[in-house]
Amino acid sequence: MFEAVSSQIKDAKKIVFVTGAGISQESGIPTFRGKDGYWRKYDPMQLATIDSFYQNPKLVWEWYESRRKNILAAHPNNGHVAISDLAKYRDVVVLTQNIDGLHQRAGSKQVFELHGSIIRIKCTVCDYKDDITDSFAELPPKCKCGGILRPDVVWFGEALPQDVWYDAINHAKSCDIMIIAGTSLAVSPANTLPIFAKQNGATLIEINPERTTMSEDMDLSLRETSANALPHLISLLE
Ligand code: BV8
Ligand code: ZN
Repeated sequence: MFEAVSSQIKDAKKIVFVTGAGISQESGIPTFRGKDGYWRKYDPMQLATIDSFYQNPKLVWEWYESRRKNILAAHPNNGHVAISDLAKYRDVVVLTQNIDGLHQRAGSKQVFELHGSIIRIKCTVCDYKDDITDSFAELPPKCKCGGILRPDVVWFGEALPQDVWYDAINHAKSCDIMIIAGTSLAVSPANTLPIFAKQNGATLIEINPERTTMSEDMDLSLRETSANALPHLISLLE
């Protein structure tokens, strides 16, 4: 299966991963659009937009609090760990759409959180930002300045953090291999990263039990789960 790209794999110096909710699925965290997806129960536009936050901050906070509890109780899986281990042998950068922090908990150092982090909050008024460690006495939580605090995540219609996005594009443009794992590539602009990589001659490898909109652009598309495929793929790169 890997013969097609084995020489590129052997010679690769810089490997960039683009990951999505699927890579955390085997840690027990539901994906967005899958059959067990979060968004089966909730309407994504109801809960992940700035307008709905201002209309009903308590409801949005309750959703994030329940997700955060689930995430803090979860553990990185073999897919996250394989990516972290690979960094011992190659230059590895992780561009993740996930807000769960599992790549960092698996030991990955170069992680760019394109859509923010569920374990970080920021004030809607002043520039206060902090990590969250425990749950709040009341929802929505308030800042010392009186403003409402919000999860430090990127909602639909909001721009990605400029510096993170700028770095992500530069890493996508300068890698030998891009491994796209656990993402439907449904959300922009994160879904343009494989195009930047391809334009700069990178080998594209997709790991996803299902096809995606970019499957035919991939040099190799593995119809497997990430916790199975990544340790195997990484063993070829070590
Ligand atoms: C922007 C953070 C511009 C919060 C998220 C129409 C209306 C409104 C907006 C738009 C529109 N058309 C386009 C847009 C733009 C919009 C967008 O792309 N919408 C889509 C839905 C059409 N994008 C934006 O709004 C972005 N901002 O464009 O700003 C701008 C510019 C300047 C100034 C102002 C504005 C912001 C997008 C970020 C939204 N935030 N999350 C939170 O998490 O609560 S998006 C959310 O979806 C998550 O981050 C998630 O990661 C992301 C993508 O989903 P996936 O990760 O791919 O997850 P999904 O469930 O879809 O797929 C899982 C995959 O895994 C599947 O393929 C499955 O087969 C696979 N899988 C399952 N199990 C496994 C597995 N793979 C491997 N192993 C397994 N075991
Ligand atoms: Zn404040």
